[in-house]
Amino acid sequence: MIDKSLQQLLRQTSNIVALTGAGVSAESGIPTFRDAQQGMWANFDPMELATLEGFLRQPHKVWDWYQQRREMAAKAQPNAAHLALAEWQEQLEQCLIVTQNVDGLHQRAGSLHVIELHGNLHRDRPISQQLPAEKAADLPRCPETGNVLRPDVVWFGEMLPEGAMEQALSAIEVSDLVLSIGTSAVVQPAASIPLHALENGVPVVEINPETTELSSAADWSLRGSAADVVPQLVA
Ligand code: BJW
Repeated sequence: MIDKSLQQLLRQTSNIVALTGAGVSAESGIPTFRDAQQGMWANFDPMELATLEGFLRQPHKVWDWYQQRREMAAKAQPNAAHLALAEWQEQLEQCLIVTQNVDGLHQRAGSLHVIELHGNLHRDRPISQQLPAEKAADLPRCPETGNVLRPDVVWFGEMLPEGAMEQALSAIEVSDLVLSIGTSAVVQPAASIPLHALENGVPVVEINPETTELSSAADWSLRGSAADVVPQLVA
């Protein structure tokens, strides 16, 4: 699966950026979003659960869903892919993980350099809008301002955390190799990260059991699961 030219490149590489998506946590038991049967968007409506408008309409429903996901993520364990990436951070001069995942599993695997493009499921932040009293009843509130809290994740139509994309793109420009692991590469602006690498002459390796929007452009497409393939790259 790992051909001679990729093996040679890996030996010479000291600066890597790894973009990760839901597929990296699939083998930790956390469902992806777009799997046709098991994916979260096959069973839940993203416009209801992953937009600010949906939250303002049905805050209890959204909170219930995030509470269940928090519990699932807290019980999940980092898998061989998370662990291998953490090991790479120790071995290489530079190895930045840019994740779309909100589950915190990269950090629990020991990775120190992680940019969370879509926030973190385990944190809250206050909303600036006022909710009518009947809608706001029993919702968690900010102890300082009294405002209703929401999960600190990035919903559709929202901006990413300040500086996150800029940091990721700058790191790409000085990297030797970019990995795109376990992402369908359809959600912007994250999906533009490997394309930025290609535009800057940085080779891109995709790791995914399925073909994605990125596959035809990537220099290598390794068809397999993250927990199987990523440790082979690090070895
Ligand atoms: C395995 C595996 C194994 C399985 N091993 N692999 C039209 C064109 C372009 C852009 C837009 C557009 N219309 C709207 C937009 C913007 C929108 C967007 O991109 N929409 C697209 C869907 C079209 N983007 C946004 O709104 C973003 N903000 C933004 O653009 O701000 C600027 C702006 C503001 C206002 C107006 C206009 C512009 C924000 C995006 C936020 C995404 N949020 C979510 C939810 C986060 C919170 C939460 O988790 O609850 O983020 S949605 C969801 O998708 C989640 C993920 O991080 C994200 C990406 O998904 P990912 O990780 O790729 O998962 P999947 O399921 O798609 O793929 C899994 C892959 O794993 C598959 O390929 C499998 O094969 C593979 N796999 N097992 C390895 N074992």
